[in-house]
Amino acid sequence: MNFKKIILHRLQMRMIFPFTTSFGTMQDKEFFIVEAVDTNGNRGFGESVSFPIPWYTEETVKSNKDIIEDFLIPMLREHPISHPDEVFPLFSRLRGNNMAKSAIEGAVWDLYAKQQGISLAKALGGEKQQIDVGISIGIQPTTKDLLHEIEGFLEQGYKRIKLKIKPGHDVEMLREVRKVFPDTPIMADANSAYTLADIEMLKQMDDLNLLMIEQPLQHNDIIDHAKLQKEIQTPICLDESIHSLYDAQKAIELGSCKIINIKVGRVGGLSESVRIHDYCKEHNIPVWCGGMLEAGVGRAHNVAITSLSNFTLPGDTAGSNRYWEKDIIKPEVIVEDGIIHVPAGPGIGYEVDEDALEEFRIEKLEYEM
Ligand code: OSB
Ligand code: MG
Repeated sequence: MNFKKIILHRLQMRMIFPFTTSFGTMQDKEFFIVEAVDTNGNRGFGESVSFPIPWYTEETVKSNKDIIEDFLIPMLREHPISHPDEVFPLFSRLRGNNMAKSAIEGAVWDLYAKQQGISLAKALGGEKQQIDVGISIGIQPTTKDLLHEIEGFLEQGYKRIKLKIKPGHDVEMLREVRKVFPDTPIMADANSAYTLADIEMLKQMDDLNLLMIEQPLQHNDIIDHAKLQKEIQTPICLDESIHSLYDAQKAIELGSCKIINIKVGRVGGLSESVRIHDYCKEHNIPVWCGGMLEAGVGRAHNVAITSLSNFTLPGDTAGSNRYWEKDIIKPEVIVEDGIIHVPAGPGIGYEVDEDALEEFRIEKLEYEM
């Protein structure tokens, strides 16, 4: 693959609503769009999904910039590659920084698919032409607000509802929701807000017929989750604890979860996501695609990876209008009846909207290759 230059577009976008999880509230989103340009003028795009504050993983927007500039771009410059699958092993000489690695690798994958004239979904081995999607609802000020939100998203057709929980906003709140929506597919995501000391409360969740509980315990744990899974019927889904195929293998071996949430950025890119997907498929562990409040480019990557066959549960990839007044891609990601059609055009299959890119850009860094 030939690279002429790599461009980092630093963007600032304000979400329509603040989004609250057990670790904090976010409304202003700052991130990088990575653009990889080849000598024929083809352009591939990736998105960094880290936040300005390291409260989901240790990475930040700033740390992503330093790692990309100081290490990842020089590595790509010095070591020619012929396929995007070679990016992950190249970068694996550096520890961690999966979101920085993934932002570059995503741009390389998009560029490669465009050079081949095929969709990114096809390049990754995706088979589905449409994907089922759910919605993730942040912690609301009151249960009344929450019920109102749920109703609105069900009317829009979303196929499952994920509710963020934290101590004080958990089993009682979920009981209230169940009373009003007895049959709706509902799950809860704790973002690591509990410990095994909360086991009695967590056991009570078994009465609520939840699809799963996502990451109830510590962010890097698989031991306590295995203990918890033995005590409860509700499937545990791991998010934060899974950074690699290795983590997925160990979690499955230990019985720490029955479902895995794959976030491309968290595991270091699309190649590793495909490997985790394949391993889970062989071991009868269903997966779904998580979200990081992405703008259009990251959203498009999520649509592409979700087209693989073992993404059997609805993911968190909502339509662009869930978070953005105006997204940076054309057309925007559209959800109808809880479905997104996987684009068939080359690469991510959505055009980057140049005007929007410029409108939201606060810095542009160019690197000759
Ligand atoms: O745990 O899945 C999570 C948002 C930010 C950080 C972590 C998570 C989330 C979400 C929202 O649940 C998913 C989305 O709509 O992008
Ligand atoms: Mg989660």
